[in-house]
Amino acid sequence: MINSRIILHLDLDAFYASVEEREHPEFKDKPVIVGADPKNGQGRGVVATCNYLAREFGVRSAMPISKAWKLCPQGIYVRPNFELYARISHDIMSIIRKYSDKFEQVSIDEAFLDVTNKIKDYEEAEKLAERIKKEILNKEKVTCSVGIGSNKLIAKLASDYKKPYGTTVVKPEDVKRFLDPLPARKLIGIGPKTEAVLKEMKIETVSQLAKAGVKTLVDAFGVFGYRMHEMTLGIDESEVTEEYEIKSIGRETTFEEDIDNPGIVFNAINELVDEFHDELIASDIQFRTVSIKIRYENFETHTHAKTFEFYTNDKKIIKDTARELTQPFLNIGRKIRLIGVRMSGLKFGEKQKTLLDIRKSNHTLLP
Ligand code: DCP
Ligand code: MG
Repeated sequence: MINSRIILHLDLDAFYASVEEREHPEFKDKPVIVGADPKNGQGRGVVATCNYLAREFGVRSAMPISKAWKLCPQGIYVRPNFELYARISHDIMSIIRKYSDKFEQVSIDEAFLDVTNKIKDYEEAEKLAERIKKEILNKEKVTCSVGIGSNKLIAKLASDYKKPYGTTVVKPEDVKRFLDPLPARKLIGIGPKTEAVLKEMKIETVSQLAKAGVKTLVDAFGVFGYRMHEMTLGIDESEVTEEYEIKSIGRETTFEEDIDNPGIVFNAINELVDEFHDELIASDIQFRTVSIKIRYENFETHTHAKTFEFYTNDKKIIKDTARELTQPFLNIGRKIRLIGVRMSGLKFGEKQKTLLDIRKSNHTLLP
C-alpha cells in the first residue's frame, strides 16, 4: 500500500558555508558568507549561502552581497569553490545511498531515501537517521538535518523543521498537527508570487489554506490549486526515483557596473559559453534549447529561449543563438546588470553516465 512507506529526506546544513568552515578551522565561531566579492559594500553579486551565525544578522541566500555587507560587515566573505562542493557532495551521497532501497538525489545537498523495506517502524527510522548524521559528521565534517515521513512531501518539510543538525519524525497520525501551523509558502511550488496572492486572500498558514477549500483554490490557481489542497492534507504519492538528471547547464554573471555597450555584453556571453562548453563536451551532453537571461539596472529580468529541431553541442551555435536572443534587449536606452546563458532540453551520451554524479547541482552557479 502506497501510504505505508517510510521516507527520509536529508539536507545538508548551510552546505557551502559548512564546507568552508571545515576547510578553514580559523573561521570557527565567525559569521561566514559564501558568494560574490563584497568589495567593501560596493560588490554587485549575491550571497550563495551563509552559516547559521551569519543568519542571525539577517543574511540569507540570494540576497545582494552589498546588503549582506551592511548587515554583517564583520563577516568572513568567501568566493565559492564549486569543484570542492561537488566532490564533497558526491562523497556524502555515496555514504547515504547504501542505507536505502531507493535513493534520489534532488540537488547538490539533498536526497530522499526510501527505507520502507530496510526498517520496521518510525523508531528504527529515527535511529537510522541519527546513525547517518553521525557518519556524515565523522567522515565529512559537515552536519545535516533529516526529516522522516510517509511520503516525500512530509519528509522534506520535516528536514527543514529543526535545522541545523535536527531530526524530525512525522508519523502518519501526526501529519495534520505538523502541517497546520506551517507557513503556506513552505509547501512545494508556492513561491513569492503565489505567496503574495495567498496573502491577499488572507491565507498565511497551511491550516488557513486547508480551510479555503479546493474550489476557491482551483478558481484562483487552476490545477495547482488542486495540488495545494492535496498538500494541505499531506498527500504526496510521488515515488523516490533513482535517476536524477540535470535539466540544464549554464552560467550567469553580474557586471561590475551597469552596461549599455552591446560589445561588452556579447563578450561576456562568449566568456560564459567558453567557461561551460568544455563541461558539455567532457560530459557528452547535447542540447536542443538555448536561453538567455538579462537583468536591467532596475532588476527587471527577462528570459528568452530558442529551441532547435536537432540536438547539438556546437559552441558556435550557442554563441550565435545567445547573441541573437539578446539583441532585442539591447540599445533601448536601458543599462544591463546581469547576463546569463543556459542550455536545456539535454540529451546525455554514454560517457555522461559516469560523470553524472559530480554535477548534480540545480543551483545557479555564480561567476
Ligand atoms: N545555493 C545557492 N543559491 C541559492 C540557494 C542555494 O547557490 N539561492 C547553494 C548554496 C547552498 C546550497 O546551494 O549551500 C544548498 O542550498 P540549501 O537551500 O539547502 O541551503 P543551505 O544548505 O546553504 O542551508 P540550509 O541549512 O538552510 O539547508
Ligand atoms: Mg541545505
